[in-house]
Amino acid sequence: MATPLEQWVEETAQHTRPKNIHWCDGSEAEYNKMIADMLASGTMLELNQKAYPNCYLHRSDPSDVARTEHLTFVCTSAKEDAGPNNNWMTPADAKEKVGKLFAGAMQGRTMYVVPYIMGPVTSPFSQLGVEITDSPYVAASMRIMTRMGKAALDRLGASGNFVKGLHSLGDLSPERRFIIHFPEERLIWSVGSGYGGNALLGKKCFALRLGSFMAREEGWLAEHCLILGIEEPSGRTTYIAAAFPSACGKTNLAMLIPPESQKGYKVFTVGDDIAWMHIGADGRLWAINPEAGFFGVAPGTNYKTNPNVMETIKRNSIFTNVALTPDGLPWWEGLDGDPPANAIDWQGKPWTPQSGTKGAHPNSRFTTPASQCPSISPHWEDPNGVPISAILFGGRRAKLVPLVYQSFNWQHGVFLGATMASETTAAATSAVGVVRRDPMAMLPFCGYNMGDYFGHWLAMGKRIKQAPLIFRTNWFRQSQEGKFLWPGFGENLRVLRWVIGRVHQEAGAVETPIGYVPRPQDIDTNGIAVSPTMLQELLAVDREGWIEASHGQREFLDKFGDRMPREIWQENEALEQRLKR
Ligand code: SAT
Ligand code: MN
Repeated sequence: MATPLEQWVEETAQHTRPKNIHWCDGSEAEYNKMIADMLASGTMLELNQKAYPNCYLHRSDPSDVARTEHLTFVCTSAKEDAGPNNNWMTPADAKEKVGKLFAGAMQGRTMYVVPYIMGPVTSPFSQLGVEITDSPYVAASMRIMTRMGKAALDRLGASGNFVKGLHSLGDLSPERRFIIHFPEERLIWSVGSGYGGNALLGKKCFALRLGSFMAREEGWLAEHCLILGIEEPSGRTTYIAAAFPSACGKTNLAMLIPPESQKGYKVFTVGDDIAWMHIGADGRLWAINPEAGFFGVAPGTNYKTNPNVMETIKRNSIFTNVALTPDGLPWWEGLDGDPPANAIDWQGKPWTPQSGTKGAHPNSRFTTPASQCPSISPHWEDPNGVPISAILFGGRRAKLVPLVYQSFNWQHGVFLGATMASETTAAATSAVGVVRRDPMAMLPFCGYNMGDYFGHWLAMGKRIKQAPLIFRTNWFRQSQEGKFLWPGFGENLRVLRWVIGRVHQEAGAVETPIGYVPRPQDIDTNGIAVSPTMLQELLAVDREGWIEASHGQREFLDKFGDRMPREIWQENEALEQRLKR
């Protein structure tokens, strides 16, 4: 008798007609063979093997360099269940429309069957997935980003309990590109794109969109959060989960190195993008990182902004859409040192600093094993995860939002997450730098109606004993003159120290209409160029601006009609009252 997996592979092969089928075992030999094949076909280029052993460069189609949110759908039976935050078709329409695109799509190509585990191999919170793909780049990347191959097949056995993901490059035309989720069937279909978030189906499609849907049914949380631990000089370690939109510095924060002035502190990385959080036996909230690698933004990454990741990506890594120097080194804007006098740009064209174009695509990425990260936490593969004491919601906001503030309680914290907004980045194909609402940094990733999602957060809060404290952060506030007020990067530890102080009831704050804001003396600015006036600006609560914001928030909440929990409306009203007082 064929297992459910074997049956599905067979059906899929009938429909997509691959030249041959390869079942991935996850071995090094298999990886090396895939790389060799891609080098031979030109899908991968070898980087300088002395400086970057086992590292390769991949160039994606120039029309296929970021997530395409307008082509991403959540196909629940009822439209309201997908909510205004998702594009929607009926599952039947989607199958009809997109099914056609898969017909014969793998002709002449190898079909890779990629079994994988999201989460540590033995964790009770981990989940199984299988991705069928005709892209060797995807199969190889999945080996870095997940626990892929034999371990997954062993855990799966003959069970049908896995998320199915079908992926084909198709013809890479944006006209025939769709990223479709069928949460009720635990099924993902992706065609026409080879880009990370669209094609590595374990990541955003499974771990967040389907994950959030499953989490609501099963009573846990799947969030767009990094996870880090901070060890203080006393030896006490506190774990924090932090949600920021794509390309807002999650990877850098997760790997923060305490600056000279913050001696005795240590930061441990558990994850840089996604957190699955369950209520543990002790009633606290415990988080695992479902991923095994980092898919980080290259531009701006250097030994100043993120030394740990610079060390991580030196071997066994795949670079996508970065520039290539004559010495075979990867290069991107913002890398240490001077730009190379000449290079090959991300599209494979000759480039010089005078070209007037970017050498690397602004959303160029590295795919690299988490285990290589110097700051990786000794608990990063702990089956139970790590206990979370604080949750941060952060955005990129030039104005209005203070450097950091704390919610009054869980419900108010959910409201702070729900009303978060951020300036857009190059991680999605749309205008960059526009302020858009991005609740909990989950707008592109919530696999169901966000009104219900906030309701789920509220319900979770009632079940967690010792709920994490919730904060908003904003490293990006600017002065009237348009200058960043806060140095960011390693110095963000000073803000995290206040957060930890609040967790352990050791740090002070002042109660304001928007929440508890640190007093100037509560943030250590010793040794950084943040003057008292700048700190004041960073922590200022602009009543007029917030009154305006609360009106904008009303408009946003209204979009969700009666799916928006009453409590969130009440919080907005309470905020307006406090501001007018
Ligand atoms: O969506 S990706 O996983 O490609 C990266 C991101 O936008 O967070
Ligand atoms: Mn992300």
